[in-house]
Amino acid sequence: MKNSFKALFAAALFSLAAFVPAQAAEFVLVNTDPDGAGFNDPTPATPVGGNTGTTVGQQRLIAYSRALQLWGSILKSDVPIVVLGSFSSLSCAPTTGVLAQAGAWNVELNFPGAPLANHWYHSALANSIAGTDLYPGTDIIDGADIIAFFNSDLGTAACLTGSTWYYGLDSNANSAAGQIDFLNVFMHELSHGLGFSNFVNEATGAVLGSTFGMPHPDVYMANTFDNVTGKLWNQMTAPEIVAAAVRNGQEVWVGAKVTARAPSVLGPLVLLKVTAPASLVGEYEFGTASFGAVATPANFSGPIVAGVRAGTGNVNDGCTPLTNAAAVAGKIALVQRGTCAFTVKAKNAQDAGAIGVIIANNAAGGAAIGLGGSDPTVTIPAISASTQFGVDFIASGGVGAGGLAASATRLAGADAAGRVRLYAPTTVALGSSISHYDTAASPNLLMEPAITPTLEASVNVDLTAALFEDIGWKTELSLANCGAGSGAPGVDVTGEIYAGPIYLCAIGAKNKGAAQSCSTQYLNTLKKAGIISGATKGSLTSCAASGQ
Ligand SMILES: [Ca+2]
Ligand SMILES: [Ca+2]
Ligand SMILES: [Ca+2]
Ligand SMILES: [Zn+2]
Repeated sequence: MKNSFKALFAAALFSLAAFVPAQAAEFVLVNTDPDGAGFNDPTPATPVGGNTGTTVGQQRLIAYSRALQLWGSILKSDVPIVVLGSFSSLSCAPTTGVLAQAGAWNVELNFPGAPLANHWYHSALANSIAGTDLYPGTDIIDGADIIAFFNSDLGTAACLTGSTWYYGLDSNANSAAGQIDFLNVFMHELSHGLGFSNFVNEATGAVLGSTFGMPHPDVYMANTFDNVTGKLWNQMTAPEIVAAAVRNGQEVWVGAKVTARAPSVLGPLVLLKVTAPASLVGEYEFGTASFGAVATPANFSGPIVAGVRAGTGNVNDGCTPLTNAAAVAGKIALVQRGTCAFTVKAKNAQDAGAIGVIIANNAAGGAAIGLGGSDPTVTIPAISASTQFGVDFIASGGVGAGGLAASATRLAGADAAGRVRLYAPTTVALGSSISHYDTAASPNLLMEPAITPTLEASVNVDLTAALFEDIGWKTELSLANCGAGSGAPGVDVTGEIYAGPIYLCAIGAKNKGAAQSCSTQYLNTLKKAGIISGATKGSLTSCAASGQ
C-alpha cells in the first residue's frame, strides 16, 4: 500500500510538535510540500474566522493543525498519529473535482490485542489498540499512519471555477461566494485515514493483500452488511462484493454505536403514508422524478384516484387522455408503468386536473424506482410506487387517500431496522463507494461523499465518532464525563464535539481564569446557535470550571 505512494514524496520535512497531552490522541503533522508551495505558500493572506495566519501557507497549517487537535480531543491513543500532508494537483474540471484525498498509509494485521483476527486495520487504530507503534518504519514518512493530499488547483479557473478554500476555524465559509471549508474537508479526510474506509476494491471484489499473498478483509467490512444476501462484507466472495457494492440503499453499517446514536442525529424519513383504502393503510417507500415539481408533504397529499383511459391494453397506464378526469381533478392520480414515457403519463394526469401523480412500477416484484425523463410542461409533482402497491390499489377499487409525510419510525438515511445506509451508487465510484455514509442521510453528515454547506466540523462530527467506536477506537477526553446523554465522553448524543474546543481553551490559555472565559464564550456561542441546551451548557460550564 505505502510503496505505491512513496514516489510522490521527495520534499523537505517539516514536522509540528504535538499539542495534545497523552491521554488524548497526539497527532504529528509532516508537511511534505516544497519551499514556496502548498503549506509553505508565502502569498500574503488576511486572518479569517479565527485563523491568525498571515500567509496562505500559514493559514493552511493552522487549519490543518486544528483538525488534528479536534480529532485528537476525541480519540484516545498513547501512540502519536503521524499524518503526511501535501497540496498537489488532483483531478479537477470547471464543474467537478476532487477537493482532497486521504487514507491509511500503513495497515496492520494480527497485532497484539487485535479485536478481529485476519482483518486489516488502519495503522493509527491498530497502534492505539496495541499501545505501541507497530511499524516505526525507516523514517517518519515511511512509518506514518495517514496520508492526505489537498487540491492545489482550487482557486484557478480550470478547477471548480469560482471556488476557493476557506481557512477559517469557525465553519463559517460563504458557500454562496464559492468558499469551500478547508476544516470541514480535512476533518472528513482525516476520518478516512483513521478508519472510515474499507480496503476492498468494489469493482473487482479483491480484498487488500490479494496481490502479495495476504488476502484478508478489513474491520470496516466486518461492520458492512448487505440487506439482500443477509451477509456481512467480510463473509462474502469477490463476486458477491461486486454485486452488493452497487445495491443502492441496501448496504448498511451494523456497528451498534452508530445505530444507537442515529435517532439523535438523523431526521425522519419522508414516506408515502396511505390512510385509505383500509387494506393499504401504512407507510410506503417512493421514488422521485426528474421532471415536474419536487414532491413534498406540502404539495403531495389528498384523495388518490386511479386514472383510466379508453381503449385496449392496460387502461390504467395513463398513456392517452384520462376518461375519468372528473374523478381525478383536484386529486392525486395513480397510473401504472409501461407502454409510454413517465412524462406522458404525468402530463395526461395533469391535463385531467390532477394535483400530483403516482406512477406504480409494472415489473414483477418491482420496487419504487426513480422516474427519469424531461418535460418542462409537466408542473405537477410525480412519485413512483412499487408494482404491488399499484396492483393492490387498483384491485381495491382505485379510490383512496394519503400523501407524503414524515415517518414516525423510519430515519432518513437508515434502513427499516434503523441501521445507517452506506453510499452505494449504482455505478461504482472507487474510493468513494461504501466508504461513506449514503447521501440519503438527512441532515447531511460529515462523511457523506460530498462536502455540503451546512456541515460544521469545528463543533459537530455527527455520526463519525460513533463509527470509530464501532471499529475499536476508544474515545476519551481531558473533559471526561463532561458529555451529556449516551454519547462518548465529550461527544454528546448528537455527536457535537463541544468539549474539544473547550479543551483547546484550556491548553491555550495563560491561566485558569482565561481558560474559563474562553470556554464560557464558546459555550454561549453553541447555546445561541441551538447546538446545546441550557442544561448541557450548565454541566459543561461546571465541568470546565472544575479544571478537569
Ligand atoms: Ca508507524
Ligand atoms: Ca473500497
Ligand atoms: Ca444527505
Ligand atoms: Zn470522503
